[in-house]
Amino acid sequence: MESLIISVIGPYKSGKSTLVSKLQQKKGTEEDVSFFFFKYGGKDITLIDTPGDLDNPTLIASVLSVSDAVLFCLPADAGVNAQVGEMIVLVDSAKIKQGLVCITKTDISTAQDIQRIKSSTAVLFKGTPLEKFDVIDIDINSEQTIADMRAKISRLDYDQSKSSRPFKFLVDNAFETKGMSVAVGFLTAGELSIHATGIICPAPFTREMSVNSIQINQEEVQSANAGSRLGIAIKGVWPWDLPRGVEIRQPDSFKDVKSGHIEADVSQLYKQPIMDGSKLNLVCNWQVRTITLKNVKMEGKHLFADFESDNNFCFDGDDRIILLNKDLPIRMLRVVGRAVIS
Ligand SMILES: Nc1nc2c(ncn2[C@@H]2O[C@H](COP(=O)(O)OP(=O)(O)O)[C@@H](O)[C@H]2O)c(=O)[nH]1
Ligand SMILES: [Mg+2]
Repeated sequence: MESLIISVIGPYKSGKSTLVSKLQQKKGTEEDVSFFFFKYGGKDITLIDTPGDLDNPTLIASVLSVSDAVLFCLPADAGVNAQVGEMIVLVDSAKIKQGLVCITKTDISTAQDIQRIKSSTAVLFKGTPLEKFDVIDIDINSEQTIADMRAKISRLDYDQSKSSRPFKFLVDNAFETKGMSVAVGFLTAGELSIHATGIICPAPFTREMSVNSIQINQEEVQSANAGSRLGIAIKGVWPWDLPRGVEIRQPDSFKDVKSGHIEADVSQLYKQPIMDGSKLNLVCNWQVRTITLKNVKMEGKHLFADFESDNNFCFDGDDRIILLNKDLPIRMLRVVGRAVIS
């Protein structure tokens, strides 16, 4: 089965949760991220509904860094604002290659409003992957619109090459049952079978583990493929050893570092000085760290620096790493850009 992880993003009150609830026939929630599931056209789809507040760009960056595609909700009854601009830069920095732009609230907007939001965002999409996304007018009360949306979502590409890579499982929560811990999260690469052995990472969480059982939607399965949302039962580990951000990876397939060399393509729109001693936020999957830079060198908009992180993080060559400066006021753009670590 091909499994896609799709994040639903957009400004505050843009109709994300409303759209998700129609696609999935379940009510969305207000806090944190929530996960919804449906099957269509031979694909398993997980939608990640995101909170709309302005406080925390690191959460949206995390969600994007684990996603295969994005639904970008833009309400036709409102204009473009700083939050929309920031999300465009985030989608670009997270290297999201495919998705749909959903023009929402068309029932309470005029044809002129709809045209206005399309043309003002088209300018901002130029040079980003969003430029190639289908733009769809969402009439939330039309069954036809929802059916078309499901069909379009199921036609998004599944990257076959992901399943042949070393496995990587991103824990986002854990609980205890029958004396075992169940880690819940996404398998974003590889295949995972029961009895497989892996490494819980990064330090200080590091330890070997083996997979006791695997569940997908409460059903026991023998193995799972990349893109699935799973629960993995593990013996001898407590739930508090598996907080969000911990990962379970194939041995010898990753790095676990606290310092190193970083390079980044800094967004043209990011105007703050970057120098020795600058502190930035590094996001890789659910891992969020604060790094301090030294030996900074800028060549145009390309950053070279050494860094020291507040805590270890793990990654491999396929992970999408995003740099932010989360404490800036939003009008200043808090996204620095995408990064590569060596
Ligand atoms: N008229 C109309 N209202 C909508 C539509 N989508 C969402 N809303 C309303 O807009 C508000 C915000 O929607 P919500 O889905 O919670 O937005 P979110 O913050 O992006 O998740 C709610 O009161 C919804 O009922 C729509 O297509 N048409
Ligand atoms: Mg919502």
